[in-house]
Amino acid sequence: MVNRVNQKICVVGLGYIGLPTASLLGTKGFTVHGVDVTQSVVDTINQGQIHIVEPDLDILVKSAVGSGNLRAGLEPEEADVFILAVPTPFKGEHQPDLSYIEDATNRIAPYVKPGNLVILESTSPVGTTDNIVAKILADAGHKVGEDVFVAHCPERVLPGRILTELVENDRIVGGIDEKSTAKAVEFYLSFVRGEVLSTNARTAELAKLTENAFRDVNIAFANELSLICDQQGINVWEMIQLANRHPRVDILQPGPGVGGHCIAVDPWFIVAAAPQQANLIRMARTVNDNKPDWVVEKVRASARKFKHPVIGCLGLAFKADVDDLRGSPALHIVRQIQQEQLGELIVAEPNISSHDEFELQSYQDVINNADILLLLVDHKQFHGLKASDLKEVVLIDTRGLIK
Ligand code: SAJ
Repeated sequence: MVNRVNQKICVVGLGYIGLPTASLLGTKGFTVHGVDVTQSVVDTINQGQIHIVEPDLDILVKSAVGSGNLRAGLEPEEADVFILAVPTPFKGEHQPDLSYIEDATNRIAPYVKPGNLVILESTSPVGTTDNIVAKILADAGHKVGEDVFVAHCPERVLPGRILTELVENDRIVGGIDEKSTAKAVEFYLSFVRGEVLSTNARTAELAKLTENAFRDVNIAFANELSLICDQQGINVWEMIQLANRHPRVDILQPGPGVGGHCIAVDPWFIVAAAPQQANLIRMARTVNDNKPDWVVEKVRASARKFKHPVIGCLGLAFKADVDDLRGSPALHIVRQIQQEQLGELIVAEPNISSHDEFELQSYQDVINNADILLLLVDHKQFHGLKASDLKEVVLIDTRGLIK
């Protein structure tokens, strides 16, 4: 069994995955050294504070730092287990950008010692664990597979539920060889309550990409239905609710598009690797990527009915109850409205205090002053809105929230 008290963990990348993981491990008795390239992130964490919004993360970080079990720094340190939790965006024509993984591996290489386990948690194209992480470590002189162990264990936590899902979710662990798999399984069993399932690195990599592609394809189906229903004059949300009463039908919700740094990105890694085969997956990406422009067209059509419309936008985040604007369709839509000068723009985003491009107002002010009210994110603050109270405005509800 892993003895937490004597184990030191070095977590590279203190973002939405790395910081919750590092602080969770810190409160479970491990000694954790967190690494980030941004000085302000390191300073914030060392003060026991957080730089991202995630329920209860503030309490966990405060407790882990307060107990002395979590410290952050700019440089890695020697440890028993290294966890890489850095971004894997795409570049150019939807090609995976693995530079963060390469950089993180190069940075830990001088600190890795015989007996260490290196885990890649970043969502990665098939082959990354073997051909990038294990290879860089081997090239640095480590006896990978002999006394340095390497595995992929993709993160699968849902922003907004990260702390619960870190512990409760089943985990997939795929090592570059059986010894690596076994070492990584033992490590996750020491703090995960879900099942820890073992496989090889390549299968683990594709399983993670598949999870997000599954969701993307299913959201694309819902988004396509929203276009069909609009053309047919049918309420898509009511129709889906009814169809979902079939015991084997479970359609997801249409929205303004798919955002974030996972579902809108990861399916491209499958397309990039298997362009001939991945047709449905590519098409789903296209359907979801086109949805924001369809919403903008709705706003254009409504704006034409006014001389100088005030367009009120509710929400900028990529989904409900987070502060994360990365890849947000809501942000894309609001920017487009501004660029085309479709009207006077007023914006509310209750999860952030300020924004570089838009002066934020309270959502009550936005609702009270808008001619056209565009609901983009189903934040909890907007749940009480009723159509009967919004009779004076033209309502464009991209989430089907307002009844
Ligand atoms: N969305 C819809 N309709 C829906 C569900 C979601 O339009 O019915 C939109 C959301 O508004 C958002 C986007 O899709 O813009 C993605 O949101 P999400 O809540 O489905 O997922 P993420 O990106 O926050 O997290 C996903 C999760 N993956 C799966 O559920 C398969 C999470 O478990 C992963 O850990 C995460 O990606 C990741 O890091 O890969």
